[in-house]
Amino acid sequence: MFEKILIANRGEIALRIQRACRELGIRTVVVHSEADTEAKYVKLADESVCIGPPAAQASYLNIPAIISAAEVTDAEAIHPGYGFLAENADFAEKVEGSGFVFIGPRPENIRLMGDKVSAKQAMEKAGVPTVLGSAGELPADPKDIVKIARKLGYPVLVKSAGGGGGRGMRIVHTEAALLNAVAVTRAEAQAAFGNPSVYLERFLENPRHIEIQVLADSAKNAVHLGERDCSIQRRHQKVIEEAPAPELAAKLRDRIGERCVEACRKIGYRGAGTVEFLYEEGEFYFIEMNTRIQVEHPVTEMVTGVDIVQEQIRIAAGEKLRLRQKDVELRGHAIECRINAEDPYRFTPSPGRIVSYHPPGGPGIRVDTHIYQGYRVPPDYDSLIGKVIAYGATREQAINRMRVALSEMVVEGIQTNLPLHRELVNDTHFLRGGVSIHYLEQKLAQEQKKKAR
Ligand code: MV4
Repeated sequence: MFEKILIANRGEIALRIQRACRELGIRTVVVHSEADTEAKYVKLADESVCIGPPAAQASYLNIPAIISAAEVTDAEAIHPGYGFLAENADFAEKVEGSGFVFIGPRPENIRLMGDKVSAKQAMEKAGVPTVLGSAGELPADPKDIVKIARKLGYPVLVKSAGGGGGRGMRIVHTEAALLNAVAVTRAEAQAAFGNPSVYLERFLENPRHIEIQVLADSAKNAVHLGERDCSIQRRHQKVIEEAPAPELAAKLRDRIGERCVEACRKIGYRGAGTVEFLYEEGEFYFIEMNTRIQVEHPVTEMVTGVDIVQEQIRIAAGEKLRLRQKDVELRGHAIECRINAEDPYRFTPSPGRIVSYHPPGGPGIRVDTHIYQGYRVPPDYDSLIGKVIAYGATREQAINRMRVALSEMVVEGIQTNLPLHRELVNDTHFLRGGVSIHYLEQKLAQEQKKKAR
């Protein structure tokens, strides 16, 4: 087992990884920019190294600075967290090439899943159901493109191989608009991802977003930890996530989970991973695989009792999975509200000093956050400042606990989206469960219309 791990991230996930390390008796090195010198996880670290100015490009994305920090502190492994370099195969390669263990999948698997066309082809070959679409990237000949779209039927989605998470995607409703949409998406993809490859998919009108958590060790043992429903989102930013997915039949969960596990074995996947699906009328359709720990991992931890970050560390240290699929038991229900430093209805960032802060508590309440009274939320990074997770024996109990927790929580000095969460936990459609990925945006649009009257 490692003696010292460098955490190449910031904010709530840096603190989360630090807690996982310290519980295992592993010392932590934290890298930080000049904007994060006063951060909690920097104070709690055994060693901290300032690696640059606030701008992410010069600090948290600065590969040489991070690797040098590992060298001077004699760290044995690097945990990338999520975002920043977490799914950067070149970074993983450089880490391993410099003699450190990258706590994550092998570079070739990061690359395989980072290209959404090769990811889909690999999962299809491994027996995972995918969205009906072009066999691979679109050919150059316009006549062939038109033929492929005709077979799918409109509307179709043009997606970028180098995209993901909603970037580089365009919906096409008619054949007349197709070729121009493909050309524009290619140009945008080339500019944004340095890769002009695009592919087509039949557009699913009203799906839910359900993702499966998997764990695989270097000896090809793999298990799944059930699913998360992440459909409550706005412009591809998740707002509320929950586990298990409301109304999902156990046999459907077991079947899709087993397919994901089988696929991980076949591709030789290692580490924690999330297989993303669209779910519509009882059918799962693979869209992407994330090769990182995700923001919403706590809801899975609460219903399975598995510490996913510690499993990542054990797997990276070469340990075999102790968990067998038969040991994985889902109990109760967990819901997570992402707390952002932003205007609750305009969603514009609201950095600044937290003048007063009171976290919620009580049975089944977990708060994953690095903020404290007097902490200054920097303007340089994304607005997530923490997550409130509520666990209950039932979904109803989890929601009731979340409602009370949100009513207790105080964050003053900056704006947050707490008001939006307080509204959502009383929303009839949310309470019923199983809303589609469009629900929140439709709700917000209706509220805007009412205000405009
Ligand atoms: C889709 C889709 C409908 N049909 N693919 C958005 C980001 C990336 N995960 C893939 N996404 C979608 N792919 C087909 N064939 C709708 C979305 C989508 C979406 C997916 C999951 C969660 C939120 C979303 C918001 C808008 C669109």
